[in-house]
Amino acid sequence: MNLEQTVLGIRFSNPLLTASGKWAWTAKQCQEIVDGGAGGITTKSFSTLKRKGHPEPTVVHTEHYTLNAVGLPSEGFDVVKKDLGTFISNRPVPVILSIFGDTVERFAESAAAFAQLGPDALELNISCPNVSDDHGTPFSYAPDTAAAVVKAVKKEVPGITIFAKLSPNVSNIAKIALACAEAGCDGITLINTFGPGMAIDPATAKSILSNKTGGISGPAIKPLAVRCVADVYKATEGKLPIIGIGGVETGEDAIELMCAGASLVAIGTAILTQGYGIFRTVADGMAEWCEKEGITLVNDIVGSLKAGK
Ligand code: RRO
Repeated sequence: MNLEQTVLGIRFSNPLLTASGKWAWTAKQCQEIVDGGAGGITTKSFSTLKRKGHPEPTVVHTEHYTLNAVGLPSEGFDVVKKDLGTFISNRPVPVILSIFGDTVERFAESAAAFAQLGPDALELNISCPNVSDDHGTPFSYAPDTAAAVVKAVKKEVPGITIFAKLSPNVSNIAKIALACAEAGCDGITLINTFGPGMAIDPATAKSILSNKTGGISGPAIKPLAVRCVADVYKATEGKLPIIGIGGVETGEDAIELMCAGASLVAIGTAILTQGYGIFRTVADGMAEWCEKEGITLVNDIVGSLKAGK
């Protein structure tokens, strides 16, 4: 079964991408991701701003959830260009470059810099839950601040496709997505990690993460992701492509996000436990499910959620 999917003119051999996170930092990792069967790559979030990130431990992993507070380490544009520039020029799969900034102006500056590498799209990470001490409240927590970033980036690099990555930590995610759409966003990525949450080691009575709190990901947040995707798909009347993210480990998990309205699905936390081969496992599961259901075009699943009880 052919899982090909075309979104905003970008052709993916299957709808599965990496979610921005602890992978796709280097060209070597990107090649391993391709070898694992991913249809596309979203890179780690980069910026022209240089940051150290939080000290270890930065990840707590359990059977049900994962907590992370990596803290947006970034070595600036030149280092990323040196390593990833050639991979992006010769990319075997579409590459969405994730960027961040501590201010609206820095987002525009980072967009201008990283767009030079020629990715298929930029993803604006306006929703990291782990850097509020330095950057303040994430831009995606309110419609006006989210829209301000989108507008500034569109003005700076009008020709490039942009996705805005939103947080589930809001009362009305559809309102934020609509504000981004109105500001000129081409697509929406849903969802960044939930929380922040905290894990304590009872033996020491101390928080395990050096940052004390971190974003929650993994299977525990899948229902939250499905609901957020369904809300945004409905509010935008399916006009804005959505990259769905949240706890995907199987083909049926990916199909569920597509039923809610995702055109593409990204995988993050499951890479930690299953390695890059997770992409082939999930793609095979999707193909098997589609064949069983008599579905020949994967795009036919997108937004197929039925109204009713
Ligand atoms: O680096 C991080 O700690 C991080 C980021 Br940028 C993000 O967007 N989401 C997250 O859970 N962690």
